[in-house]
Amino acid sequence: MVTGSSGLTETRKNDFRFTRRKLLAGAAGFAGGAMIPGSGFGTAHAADGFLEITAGPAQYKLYKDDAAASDLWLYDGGLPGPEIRVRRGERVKVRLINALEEATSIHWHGVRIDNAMDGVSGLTQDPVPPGGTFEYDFVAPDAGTYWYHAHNKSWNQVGRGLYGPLIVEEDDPVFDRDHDLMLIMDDWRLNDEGRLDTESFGALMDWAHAGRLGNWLTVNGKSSPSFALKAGEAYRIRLVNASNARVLELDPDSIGGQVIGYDGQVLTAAEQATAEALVIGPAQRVDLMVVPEAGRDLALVEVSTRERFAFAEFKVTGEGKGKPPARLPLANTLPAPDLSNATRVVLDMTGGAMGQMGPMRYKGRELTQDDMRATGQVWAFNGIANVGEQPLFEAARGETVLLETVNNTAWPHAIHLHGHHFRTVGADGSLGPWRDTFLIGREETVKVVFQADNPGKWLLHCHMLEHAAAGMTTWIRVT
Ligand SMILES: [Cu+2]
Repeated sequence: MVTGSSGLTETRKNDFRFTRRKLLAGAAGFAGGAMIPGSGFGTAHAADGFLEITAGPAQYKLYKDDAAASDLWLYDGGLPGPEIRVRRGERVKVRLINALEEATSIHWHGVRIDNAMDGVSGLTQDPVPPGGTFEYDFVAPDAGTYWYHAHNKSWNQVGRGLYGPLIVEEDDPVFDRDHDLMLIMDDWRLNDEGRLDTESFGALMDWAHAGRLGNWLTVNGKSSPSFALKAGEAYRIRLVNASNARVLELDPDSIGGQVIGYDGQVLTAAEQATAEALVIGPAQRVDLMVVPEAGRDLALVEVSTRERFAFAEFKVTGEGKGKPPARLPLANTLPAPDLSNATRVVLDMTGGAMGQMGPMRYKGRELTQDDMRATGQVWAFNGIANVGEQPLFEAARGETVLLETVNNTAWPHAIHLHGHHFRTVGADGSLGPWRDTFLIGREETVKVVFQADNPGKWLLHCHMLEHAAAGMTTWIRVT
């Protein structure tokens, strides 16, 4: 399985614990009525066909309606940003307008995209300065569940709300819009007033430990939303984890259903939604198919801590009895790796609190303890902290790469490769489902294999955004 060994679960149980304050924990009431997912593509199209999305500061209530508003940074003032929904093979054309006081860019997570459109500030484009614009124009080659988010100082910009949904529909969708729910989950650190704790952004304590963990969960920017479902009808529920660092563990019994896709890629056969399948790391997605039964409401319940935390509910009405559709959406055809003819690359992860530090280089010189404190660089890939002049490796176009990641740290991580999907490789050589982000437990080794078919410079990094900023970022080149 993708999430690997019991070691990962063990690690999370010991090291990840919600520290929700009483104030927050006391507010269990569900707010709001049924929501219609998505705000719709096409609300702000310019005459030239570009959807204009403005990144800017906004006041937004993350907690209850009578709580104080938070200082967020949002796309078009919404949380999440506008839903972008296209058919497979269509162009996505977005003009980013930067109304922030710092530079930014947009990354289209999981899309096998033209490298120049990947949106990585400092690698594939210059960051867009305050007042500037950038035009993203690319083809979405594969159907599935994706999301977009800021990719400059992501630990800060994504952490303040700069993300939104990107849905690429199949040629022949199985679920209509009323039965297709996009749910972006996020973990926030709120202060005693229920307001986003902005003072602690960038805290070295978070960077060197588990990343920035919060104490409150939202779904599509709402606290405890309620969704109306009809008994007996089949729904596709697209779950996205937009947390900076929280690995979400959902209780399978509270939501039920079957997994029909991971990280945007529909499976060829549905699988039971087990506890292991519902461990969702930062940036990962799980697509569920749920057929509610009459008289049994459903919920998203987070269970990685000792307390069960219900953070969304699904009110089931009607008496209908039903069954899943006869077929699943058609899976994408991705460039298949040739495992028998793969180039092996080892990625040795070190650093962080309570782990092996070992020698680490940053910007060409060895880091001392004082340097680490001064620069915040505390993690390394193969002894190098953060993006350097040289790629981790180069691959010729079409070459199969077997990436063997060894986690010599005391923490789990969520490793994301841009521009490609890969498959995990089991101990027996069997291939797991397609993914673009894999979880790795402490002292665990995970092998993934992919065909490097997309030319360009591609980031490879931990999607725990504080870890990425603190050194767990490198890049590869496909020539
Ligand atoms: Cu990490």
